[in-house]
Amino acid sequence: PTAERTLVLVKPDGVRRGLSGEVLRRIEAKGYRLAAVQLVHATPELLTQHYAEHAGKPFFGSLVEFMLSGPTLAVVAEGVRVIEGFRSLAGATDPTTAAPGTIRGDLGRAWDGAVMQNIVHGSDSPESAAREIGLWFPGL
Ligand code: DAT
Ligand code: MG
Repeated sequence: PTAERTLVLVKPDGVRRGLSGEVLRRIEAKGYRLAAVQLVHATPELLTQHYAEHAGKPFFGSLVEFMLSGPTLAVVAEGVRVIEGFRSLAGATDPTTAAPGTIRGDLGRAWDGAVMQNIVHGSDSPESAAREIGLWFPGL
């Protein structure tokens, strides 16, 4: 089995709350390798591309606004089945009901209800991972 790569983001809520280290700790404790880490203040252009699949949905504007509210820690994690593996570490999208033991379930909850502030992003497929790594780490 060959190692694959995924894009993980510690979103602005996670960075603001001081959870970057905790997310990196969980990735490393699971046995994945950190291939790249960079603090990025996203632009509207980057986010429009990153979240292209959600363009036109009712929450799109508030999602982009939230992602512009502060720096994001962009991470490339590497390992066998890391795409699925990190999605499992992250837990379900809604942090209120994400399973305890997961990043979102242990550390997240509803704050204002406008958009889900769920601490992390993880790519959902090999195609998404390749596309998203190219957006956040051009030239990697
Ligand atoms: P995930 O981040 O679990 O892959 P997604 O790709 O469906 O979830 O959505 C991207 C982000 O958009 C998600 O992390 C939080 C926000 N979001 C998704 N569905 C939402 C909804 N119904 N209302 C508000 N925000 C939502
Ligand atoms: Mg998604």
